[in-house]
Amino acid sequence: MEKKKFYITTPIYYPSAKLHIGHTYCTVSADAMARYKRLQGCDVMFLTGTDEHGQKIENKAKEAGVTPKEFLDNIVAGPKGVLDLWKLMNISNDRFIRTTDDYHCAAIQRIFKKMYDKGDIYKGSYKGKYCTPCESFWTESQLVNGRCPDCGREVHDAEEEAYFFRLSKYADKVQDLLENTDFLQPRSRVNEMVNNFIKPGLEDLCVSRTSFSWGIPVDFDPGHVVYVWVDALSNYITALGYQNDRYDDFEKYWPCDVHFVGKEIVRFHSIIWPAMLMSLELPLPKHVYGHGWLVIDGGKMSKSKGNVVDPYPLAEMFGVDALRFFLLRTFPFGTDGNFSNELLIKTINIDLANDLGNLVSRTVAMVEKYFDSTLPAGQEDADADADLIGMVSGLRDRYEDAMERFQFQDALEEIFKVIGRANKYIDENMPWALAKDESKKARLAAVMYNLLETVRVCGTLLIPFMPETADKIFARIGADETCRTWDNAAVWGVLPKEATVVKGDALFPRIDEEKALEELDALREAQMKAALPAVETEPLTEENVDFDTFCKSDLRAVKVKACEAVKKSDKLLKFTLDDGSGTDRTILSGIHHDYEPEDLIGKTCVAILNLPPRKMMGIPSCGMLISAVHKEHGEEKLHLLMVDDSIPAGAKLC
Ligand code: ME8
Repeated sequence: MEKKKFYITTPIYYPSAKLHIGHTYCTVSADAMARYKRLQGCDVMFLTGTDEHGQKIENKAKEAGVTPKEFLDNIVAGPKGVLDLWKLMNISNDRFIRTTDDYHCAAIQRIFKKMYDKGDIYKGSYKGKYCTPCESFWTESQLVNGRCPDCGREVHDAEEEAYFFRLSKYADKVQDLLENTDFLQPRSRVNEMVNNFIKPGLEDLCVSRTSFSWGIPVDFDPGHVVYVWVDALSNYITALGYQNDRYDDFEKYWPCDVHFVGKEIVRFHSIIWPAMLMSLELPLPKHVYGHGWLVIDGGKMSKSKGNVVDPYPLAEMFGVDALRFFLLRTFPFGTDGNFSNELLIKTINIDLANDLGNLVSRTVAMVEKYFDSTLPAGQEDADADADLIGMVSGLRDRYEDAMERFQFQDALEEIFKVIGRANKYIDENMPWALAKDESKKARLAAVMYNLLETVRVCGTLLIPFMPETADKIFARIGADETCRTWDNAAVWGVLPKEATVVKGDALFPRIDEEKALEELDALREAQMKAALPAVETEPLTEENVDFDTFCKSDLRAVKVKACEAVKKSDKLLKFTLDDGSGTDRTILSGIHHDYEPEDLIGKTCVAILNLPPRKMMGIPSCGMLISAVHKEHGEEKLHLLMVDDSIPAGAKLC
């Protein structure tokens, strides 16, 4: 019989932010799903990769002083890069796509042309708010306080020639797809998409850029590059060979069974992607699942907060399987989850060391001790065994029900209920007491057999989550390949009655929470220090100034009324200040390298006012604005001292 096909994808990682535990969560969940489907006997295609175009990458490479391709090659294939992390995390992807791969780029040009020829892509002009230093267009709603959301600078109206995709044409069809099918999951995401994006009116989407060059060129109109999301979303079909001959399994695997995506990119996958596929006249994916985020103290992980969680030390300290397990056991897949090291350690100690680890080690140790490792025939006791056997026999179906809904936490909960029941079964049947009575040896053998069978079934269903641990478990209980199949996970009594066990080390040694937390804190501090730029400050002055002399300095809060660059000077800014006296004061300050004049208007600063006036570039400067100064990588940086705006102009500082 032909195997059932299953095609699953992760979002392709955009290498402008450091790869962290959130990305790991997303990829591990898709891996668990792929392994589950393989366990069921499906022919699985599991795709992941990297999304490598766009202005941010171009800028990052420039900052690093390398070409974009060099920058990307290091992140993807360099030490502790994307490929290394997925290998470490035991990710079983069948294919890995980089959107800079030649076959993908050529396919994107054909896809773009196909939609253009159909009339779904047309040339127009893009109007928006433009930030010159960032070379980025923004819409009114993306601005933060009317300024560029990336750098905080002023933006201005601008217009450029661009191609547009007729997203509006597909609005009704997409709305119908979202509202009347189970395409988008969890269901709670449907309302958000329909109410926030479709109902207010879907505008056509700008799908080309001319302001930067790191993208796939529109081959019939040089100067334009394809919008990064059109390029990125299409990876799901180009990686199967759509519009290219590098691969030839598009017919076999498309449509996709499920795209796993983070909640912030659900919009691209549930509105733009189906509309693109409709335009290309291709079948639609069966499901898009929008999972939640891992957050820290309720907030997003961010470099500036210094709370980005690196998966490497966690995997090294606690083991890859423990980390994989924690991610899927602890958080419901559809909602946000609060990550903490404490929770990670507690989960490992309770579920893995205590419940699962103890069940396996006690059972194996007792079979070894009481039967010299090989069980004799046992004597069943229907009353005492029915509950455990019943629970284990129905486990696979309950697990399957949860897995089909992508509810990993529920699937694991079912397994751990059975593990808990088995530990209780040990206490109820007290093997140590049975062992003391020679006439009860056959009963003891049956109790042990029931425990080994329970471990076998749980081990089989844990394969998708902890593949290495499952192998270890099978080795301990003497389960060969035939005992670990999906079919046999629903059958009781598969292990040979004369099973032979092999003792080994604890599967999950108990973690000393306090010590582990200290180590993780120390590591985080070291990482943060290493990430800081090399900063130098001036040595402290040895010479004292007498108090009375110091008190003569008239330090005041001043408000910036106007500020402009001084002509022919690349450093000087001319400030018009309110110093509380009622007369404007002019001060010149050499801080133009660090500040744009328009950013300083309205700020409250600190100035020393009773210095003799000094002419600079022919303009008298009456006082001095106070700045803090340090060197970064040998370059001087100035920080204009600003104080609370509620402090009135002219307030004396003492
Ligand atoms: O979005 N918790 O790439 P990306 C959970 N290139 N998931 C998180 C997370 C967190 N804290 N932070 C990020 C992109 N993710 C695009 C995808 S697909 C055609 C293009 C998830 O590197 C995020 O939600 O910014 C997304 O699903 C994935 O990591 C990659 O994010």
